[in-house]
Amino acid sequence: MKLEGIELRRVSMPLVSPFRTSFGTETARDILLVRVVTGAAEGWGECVAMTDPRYSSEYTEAAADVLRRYLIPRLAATPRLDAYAVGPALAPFRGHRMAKAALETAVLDAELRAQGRSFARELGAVHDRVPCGVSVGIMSSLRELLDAVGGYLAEGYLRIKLKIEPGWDVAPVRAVRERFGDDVLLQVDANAAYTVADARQLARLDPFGLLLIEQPLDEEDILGHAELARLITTPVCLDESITSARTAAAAIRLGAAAIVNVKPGRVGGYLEARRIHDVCAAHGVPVWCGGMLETGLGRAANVALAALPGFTLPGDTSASGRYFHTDLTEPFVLRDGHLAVPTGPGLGVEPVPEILRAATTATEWIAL
Ligand code: NPQ
Ligand code: MG
Repeated sequence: MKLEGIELRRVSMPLVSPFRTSFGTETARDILLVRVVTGAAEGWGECVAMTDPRYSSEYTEAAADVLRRYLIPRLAATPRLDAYAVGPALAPFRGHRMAKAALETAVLDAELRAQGRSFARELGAVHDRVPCGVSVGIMSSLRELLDAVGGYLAEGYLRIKLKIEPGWDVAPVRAVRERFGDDVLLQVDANAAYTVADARQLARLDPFGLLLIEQPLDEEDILGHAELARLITTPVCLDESITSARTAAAAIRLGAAAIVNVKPGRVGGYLEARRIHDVCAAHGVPVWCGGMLETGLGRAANVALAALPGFTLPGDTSASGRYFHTDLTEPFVLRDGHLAVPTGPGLGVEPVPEILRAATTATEWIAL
C-alpha cells in the first residue's frame, strides 16, 4: 500500500445532554479524525482521546502532536506498509495508544475498502447484529436519573450502566432496582473514583445483583482490584487498567479481572483489541465493547468488533442518538435493542460531506 498523504481533521460535536462521570462533565465532543489517502482508497480512523487528560493521560492535542511529529513520519518511512505492519512500526514510540489506534484504523479501513472486505469479516465477527447497552451519567437527583433510565429502557436498551462516584453509588442503584425491578441487566462504572479502603461501601452494592463493577480503583492498582474482588461479590471488570493483551493476561492471572471492557482506542487499535478478546476467551473471561462517545465512524468499527464470539455481554455501543442529534455518518439506530453490523467495505459507513464540513474546526494535510 502506497500512502499519498494523511489528513488530520478536528471536528466538534455537541452532545444531546451533558454527560457527567466521576472525572468531569462533558457537553461537547472534540474529536480528531485521521484520513489516510492511498492510490487505491481512503480510510478513516477516529481518535477517542478526550479534550482533557481525565479518563487517561491522553488528550486530543497530544494525539495530534504525536501523530504529526512521530507516528506519521515513521509510517511514511515504513516499507511494505499494511495494517498489520502499523503496530510494529510504531512500537519504538511509547504509549499514545489512542493516537496509534486512530492511525492503524485508518490504514486498515483504506486497505479493506480497496479489497472490498468489511471490518466485521476481517476481525472475525460471527453475528450480524449486536445487543446494546447504554451508559447513564451521574445526575443531580434520583428523579432525574430514573427519568433517564426509563427513557432508555423504553427505547429498547438491553442493559443499563450507571456511572458512580463516592456519594452517588448505593442510592442510585437501589432506586433503579426499586423502580425497574431485578430483571434489568444493570452494572456500574466508577472510572477509578474509589480506593481499596472503600471496600465496605462497595460491598453494599452486593445485594443488588449487578452484572459487574467497572474500574472501581486507580488504573495502576491491579493488586487493589484483586484484593477488592475478594471482599465483594459483584464481579470486578477492568477498563482503564487494560492497555494491551499482556496487561489483560496479567490482570486475569492476578484475579483482578473477572470481566474485561475492550476499547480499541485504549489498547492501540482493533488488532490488539482482538488479541485481548482471544486471551480472555482462552481464560473463560467474558468481554464487552466499551464506548468513548464515538461518531458513526468509530461506532461502526466497534459494532463490528462486538460481533466477535467472546463479546457475550451487551456493550456501550449505543445508537447515534444517545450522544448526537446529528451523527457524521448515517445514524446507527436501535432495533429491538440491537445495532446492525455494517457489511460494506472497510467501516461500511462514510461521513456525510455537508455534515462533516459543518462540524470541522480545523484540517491539516500531510503529504507523503
Ligand atoms: C467509560 N465511556 O466506559 C467511558 C468514559 C467516558 C460510555 O461510559 C468524552 C469522551 C466524554 C470520552 C465520558 C462511557 C467521555 C468519554 C466518559 C469517555 O469509562
Ligand atoms: Mg469505563
